[in-house]
Formats: sequence, C-alpha cells, structure tokens
Amino acid sequence: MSQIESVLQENRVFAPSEAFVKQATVSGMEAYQALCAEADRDYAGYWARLAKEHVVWKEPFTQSLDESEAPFYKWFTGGKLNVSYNCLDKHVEAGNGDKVAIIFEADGGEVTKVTYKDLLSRVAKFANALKAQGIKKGDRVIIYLPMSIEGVVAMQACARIGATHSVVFGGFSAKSLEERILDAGAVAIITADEQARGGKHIPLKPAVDEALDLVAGKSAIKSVIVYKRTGGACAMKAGRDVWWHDITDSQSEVCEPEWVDAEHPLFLLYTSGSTGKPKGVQHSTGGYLLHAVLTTKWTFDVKPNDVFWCTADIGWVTGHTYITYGPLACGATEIVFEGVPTYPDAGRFWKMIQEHKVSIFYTAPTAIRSLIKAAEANPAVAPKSYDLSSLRLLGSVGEPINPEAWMWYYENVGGGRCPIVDTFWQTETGGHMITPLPGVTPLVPGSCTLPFPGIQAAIVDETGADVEWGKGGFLVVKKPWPSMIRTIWGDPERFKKSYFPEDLGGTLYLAGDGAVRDAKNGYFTIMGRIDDVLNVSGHRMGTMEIESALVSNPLVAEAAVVGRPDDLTGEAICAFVVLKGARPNGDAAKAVIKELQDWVGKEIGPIAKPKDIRFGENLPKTRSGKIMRRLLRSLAKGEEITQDVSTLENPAILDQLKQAGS
Ligand code: 6R9
Repeated sequence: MSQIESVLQENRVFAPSEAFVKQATVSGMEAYQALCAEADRDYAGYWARLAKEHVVWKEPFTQSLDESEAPFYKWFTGGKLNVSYNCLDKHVEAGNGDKVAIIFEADGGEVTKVTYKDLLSRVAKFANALKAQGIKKGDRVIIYLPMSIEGVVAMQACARIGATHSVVFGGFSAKSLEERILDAGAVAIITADEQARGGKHIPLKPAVDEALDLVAGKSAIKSVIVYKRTGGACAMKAGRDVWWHDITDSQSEVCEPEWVDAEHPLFLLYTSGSTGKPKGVQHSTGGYLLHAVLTTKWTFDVKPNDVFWCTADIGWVTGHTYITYGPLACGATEIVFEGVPTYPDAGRFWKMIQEHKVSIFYTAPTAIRSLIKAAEANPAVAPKSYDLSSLRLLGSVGEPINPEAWMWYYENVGGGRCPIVDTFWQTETGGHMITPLPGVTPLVPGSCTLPFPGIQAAIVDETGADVEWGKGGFLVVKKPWPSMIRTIWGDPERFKKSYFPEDLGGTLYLAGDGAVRDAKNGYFTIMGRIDDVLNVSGHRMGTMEIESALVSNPLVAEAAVVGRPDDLTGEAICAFVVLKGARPNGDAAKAVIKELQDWVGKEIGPIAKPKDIRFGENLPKTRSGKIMRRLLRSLAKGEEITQDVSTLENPAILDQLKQAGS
C-alpha cells in the first residue's frame, strides 16, 4: 500500500526534452491525440490503415475486424503473410542484408554478430531441417533453449514453416515441461545439451528426457533436436534425439516461407492463472505482428541507427515480442545476452551498454532494484563507473516500478536525459497496452501513464460500470485489439470465463489487475493482481500451482500460498503448510522447509520456491471450510490481525502461524 500511496502523492513530472520530441516517430501530444481520435472515429479502419502500412502481406486482407463470434475476435481476414519474411527477407530484399541483426554476448563474454543475411540463411536452413524431420504447418513445437542465437533461429524457423511454437523457460522443471508437452500436443522439442549461467554449466537435456519418460505412451513427440551449447555430457536416444548441426549443416539456404492466414496461431505461451493449470495463451500471426512492429516503433522509437537491448528471456512474452519479433521486423540491431546480470559482476549490464553502444535499454524493476543494492555495496559496479552516454531511452516491464527505483534508473542510468517508458502489458495482450510514448508523454515516476493509441483501456467496478478518476477498480479493455489472446489452447470456455466474465457484462477484457487513474490527468497506476496470481521478480506464478506442488509431497497434508511484499523481488512467496505428521520445531523444521523448497523447485522450477514456509496444525478456515487467505496475507506480512476472526472455525491457529519460520 505504501507504494501506491507514494505514487498517488507523486508530483514530480518529467516532460520529454525538445530534442527528443523533435526526432520522435510519434512527436508531441497533438500527434498522440490525433491517433486516438482516428481510432475513436473509425476503429476498424484505424487498425486496417496501420496493418497495411506496417506489415508486408502476401495477399491483402479483405476485412479488418470480424466480431461475429465475439469474444473470439478475428483480425485481417483474408490476409496471408509470413512473420519470418517480415523479420528477415524484407530487409535483405531492401538491400540491408549486411546490417547486424543480433549482437550475441555469451555468459563468458564472447561476442558473435549476425547480419540479417546470415540470420535469414540460418533460419532457412533450420526451417528446412524441421521440414525434413516431418514437422509441418500447424504442428506444435516445444522450444526449451537457453538464451542464444539458436533460440531466435528456432522460433523464426517455426514461424517460417507455419509450425506453432511454444517456448518453455529454461528454468522450468521436467514436470512443467511434461504438462506443456501434453497440453499442446507437441510433436517435437528443440533443446540444448546444457546452459551456461554465471560461469556454471547447467544440464538442460536431462529435464527433457525425464519429461518424455513421464509422458511415455501419451505424447505425440517424434523428435528431440539438441543444440550443442557447451559440449558437456549429453545422452542421446537413438531414433528420437538428433543434433541440431547434424540435421542442419547440409540443408539449403533457401526456404520458401509458408504463407499463412492472418489468424494462424504463431505461438502458444503458457502462463499462470488462478487455477493450478497453466493457460496456453494462443496468439495470431497478423494482428500480433502488427502490434509488435507498432509498439517497437512508437514506444521504443526504434530508428535505423539504434542498438536495442531487451534483457528478457525468450521464455517469457517480453522476449517473444521485443527480442524475436518486434526489433527484427523493424530491421533494428539488437543485443541478445546469455547469463545473469550479476556475473562476472553486477556491472555486466552497464559494461555491455558501454561496449555495444546500446541506445535503447529495456529491463525489469526487479533487475533495477538488485543492481541498486549492488551499486550501493560496491561503487566499481555502479552505473557511474561506466560510459552510458550512448543511451537515449529506457524502458521498464513486468511489475510496477516503485518511484525510488524509477528515480535511480532515470538519474544514474539515463543521466537525467533519457525518458523512461513504463510499459504495462501481459502475455495475453501480445504487446504494450498502457505506456508513455517517449516523444509525447510527460512522465510521472510509478505511473504507466496513458493507453497506447487505439487501446481502449478503462477502470470499472464489479458490475462493469466505469469508475471515476481517482477511484480504484478493475483494469479492462473495452474493445478487441489486433494482438490480443485468441483463446486458451484447448479450452475456449476457460478463455471466455477468465477474460470476458459475465459479471462485467461479458464484453470487457478483464486484465486481472487493479488500477486507478489520477484524478487530474487520467494517468493509470497499476495496483497489482486482483486474482490468485503472484508477481515474483516480474514472473507470474499462480498460488494454486505452488499449492498443488506442495501437496503432492508425501509429507504434506494441506498448503495455502500467499504473497507478501519484498523489497527486492516485488512479491515473495509465503506458504502455510500442514504436515501429515507432527508439527516440527527448530532444526527439524529447517530441514523440512529446505526439503519442501527443493521439492517445489523440482516440481515447477526454482523461481517458484517459497521464500517462507510456516507450519501449523491447521489452516485458518471459515465454518464453510474456505481458507481465509486475507488473514494469511496479513500473517505473512507480520501485520497485527485486526480483521474480524469470529467466523473462523479455529481462531487459535493464528497464534501458531504468526511465528515466522516455524
Ligand atoms: C509483459 C508481462 C503480466 C502482469 C500484469 C501485471 C504485471 C507487467 C507492468 C505490470 C505494473 C507494469 N505488469 N507490466 N505491472 N506495471 N509496467 O510482464 O507479462 O508475464 O504475463 O505478466 O505483470 O500484473 O498483469 P506477464
């Protein structure tokens, strides 16, 4: 709450400099308002105009927006295109083949540069290799790779042949992989022997082997393609596993793109919701690409001479839109980095910005907060020890950025001259939804400011009615937009229920976040999730997923998971656990905590490990048997319980659960 209050009291305003405004793609508030007015006047016509101007179509579309099966909206009906053509061939054909597309910096600091011509040739060869493996248009392919040029190549190659990729973050476990392989009905997995992180080699392929053992007899997987990243030990199963280089090196550099319908599913990306089962968010080809391009041009103001760096992993949506697709579709030069921000030391980001002359830098508040701490402890790794004068624009994504971190980023990294675009969006939205435009919007630390032109964001109450500025409510989007989620893979009912709930009238897209608009200027401030989803270091985690993982441990009878504020990670995971045996104390408790943390790490992935685990003989429940999560949240925060606990079946349990680490 203190953060929201401090944003509400925030009165520092940073208007864009005249120099920035002058050169910006969208320049000045009048230009922004004109775009918004155009969308208001003729919504479908506005997006159709942009889709014609910013995307190359093999066959033109005949209808902009088809609402006949709402909320299953269709965009750009009749149009045919290929995303990889738009990201690669287009630039080579225009004579820009020798421009550097990707500057890759490995964990150990080795740098590899790939031009657009090289990248096209690598993508075409790998696309031919995929086809030779029998993978075809419409097949689902799981990508489980570390940050690498190959990761981008694999995604682009799938797009080239019309296969739908589903990238699984390399930090997810075999169990998470298993779930996604089955749900997506995938036919192939692209992975690597090991990944390199912070100077260590971490095996990746064994998780694939384990997942495939778990799905034996149930999955459609025919091949596993393994990129040799480190050359470490890697068991290969004959008849199933093949090396990337073995199937690719002799392929032709020419691969005709598969021209697909605008609505063809480009990718599925699994994300957490409020039940235990992750949702396969399905994205389209045409509408998704349009928004990736537009936001890269308008929010990031990307120009031919820029060096763009988004620090996300390709396992998250940010890596999809702002590494694999947006910057390449705009013909930019971009950085891809492997490793962690703190190795070889916490100056890595600043050193990379200095060395590669990065001009646009996009990262997450959690990274900023940890680098502030590191800089305070050791001035040698502080931004001021590096030459960051190449920077002209900064961005933030993934969670609310607290005004203190915003100011530090603005002054220490941006030297007080770079606008910060605090971009609010989600896996489901495909690209930025509410964000400043750097040559337009006066910035207020902690606010994502105003909707992207054409996006009809609003705040409503529990009946779907607009609330007045200054009052909090549910963040919604009133009209469909081109890059929106099309459905939840295999579960259209859940799609409707989760995003277009009847309580709100059934036509508003419910983002799942609470928000408030400033009473004076209408700026949006995001107040966090309204559902059982936590945001830990910018990663979305469902409390139910973690609870399911905990109760699958033989020691555990029952578990409830809540979030509590954390200075570094935004939110921290706090689990209340009832064991089947006696409630442990002291060292015995510590040992069980460690065992359960490791268990969750193995079930879901290390990012899901609860930071706190408390044991009780029971959980606080109402007489109807509902766990009182509100109370657990107060306990997790260490707050005094002021709520009415008279409806609790077992009030005495609160004293037990108050004891942290017990
Ligand atoms: C892109 C991405 C989405 C959730 C979203 C919200 C939070 C993202 C934010 C932000 C405040 C921002 N979120 N950006 N909150 N300000 N600029 O992060 O997608 O992983 O699906 O998470 O993240 O809570 O609902 P995803």
